[in-house]
Amino acid sequence: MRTTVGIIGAGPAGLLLARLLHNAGIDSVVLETRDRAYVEQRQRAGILEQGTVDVLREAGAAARMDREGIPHDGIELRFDRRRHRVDFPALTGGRSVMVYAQTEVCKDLIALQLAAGGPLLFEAEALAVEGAGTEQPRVRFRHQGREDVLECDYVVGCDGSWGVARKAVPADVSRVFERTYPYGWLGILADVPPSHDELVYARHDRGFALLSMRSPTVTRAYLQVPADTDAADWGDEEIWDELDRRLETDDAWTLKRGPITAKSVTPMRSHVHEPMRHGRVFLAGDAAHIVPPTGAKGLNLAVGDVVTFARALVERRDTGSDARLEAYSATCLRRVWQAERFSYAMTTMLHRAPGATPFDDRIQFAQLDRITTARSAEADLAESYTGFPLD
Ligand code: RFL
Ligand code: PHB
Repeated sequence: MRTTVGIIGAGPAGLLLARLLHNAGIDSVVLETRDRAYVEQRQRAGILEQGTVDVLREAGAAARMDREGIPHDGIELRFDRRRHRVDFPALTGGRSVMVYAQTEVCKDLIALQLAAGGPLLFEAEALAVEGAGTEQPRVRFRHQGREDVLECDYVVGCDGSWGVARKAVPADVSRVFERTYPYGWLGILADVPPSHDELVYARHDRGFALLSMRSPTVTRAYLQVPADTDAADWGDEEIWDELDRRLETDDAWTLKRGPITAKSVTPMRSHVHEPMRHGRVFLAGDAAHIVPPTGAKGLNLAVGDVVTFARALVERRDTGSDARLEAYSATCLRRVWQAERFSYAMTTMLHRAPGATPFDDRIQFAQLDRITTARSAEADLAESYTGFPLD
């Protein structure tokens, strides 16, 4: 098999890249190790930055998002039983975000890709990427019990944090930057309308809580828990009681409870692999970087990477210049480290680490006090949350 761009992974990064290339008249093949149902149901992100929304619209992949997505003009910070709303458009000159689940973004992109007849192979596991330093890199893969080779001009590893593409970057040029947090998130989905019309991020002495949503009838919520927690150890009423405690306010706000339909625990870590390119092999999305979910940046960074790659490849085709492809890693890493900084700051401001001292608590309150009283600090949060324009 032969193609211009071999894409490993049909998460948001790989699927959107295939769409952007198709729109530009460049052929690609997507290899995905899982089946279609698994990819379409994996519960993950919920917030699309302004730039991501714009890219999906330009790519012709936003029809359902524009009907069913819920635009949000702010978030609420909760601490010390107080509530503070961060007004995004007022602080950023009109930027906002959209609540539209990653599962739905993936469903929409898969449907478009298959309708366009674009090769998207499910249950096709990439085994290795070879010849990264040559003009013709190859992906060895297994599909329907048979091994095959995909010959490419470029390979883009969109294969997530456990993928194989990263191994194509030799160890002696790779650097990994990492931090593991001493807690995780217990996430739930529940058949009950959201208890607030925007997302609520709460700092509490018992730990962080986040109230989010998937639709006008489905609540998504998270609780900070020890990293080694088994979700099955938490009973449904216990989860609602804990959310109630951590989200409590001095006013008449109440938490709506309903049947919990899914529960899982996610570990929290920050991880960056540098560089994001070796020869003709490029890394995009979680394959190159992980952020803790507190800043809602993971999916949006994945979108940024593939937009940068697609624009660089179109420039190469149209002008013959490799300059943007060669700058790919540096261009993406600048954005990645801004997202790492923001996600780290949000995480450490809102979570209570085991062994946190009264000094640590006071620093958290001072940070929250600053954001809720100094417009410059609040604008910095709003700009980072809604995302910086893509270059
Ligand atoms: P994905 O989505 O992990 O997709 C990688 C795909 O590659 C496949 N794969 C392979 N295919 C072929 N051969 C191989 N050898 C392969 N190895 C792997 C996998 O099966 C998979 O289909 O990576 P991608 O595309 O880079 O997308 C990244 C996002 O999924 C991720 O960053 C976000 O979900 C992170 N995230 C959030 N991001 C946001 O922007 N906003 C949020 O609100 C948000 N909330 C979250 C999140 C992640 C969470 N978890 C579970 C980690 C909330 C949670 C709880
Ligand atoms: C979600 O709805 O899944 C979500 C929202 C905001 C975050 C993380 C996750 O920061």
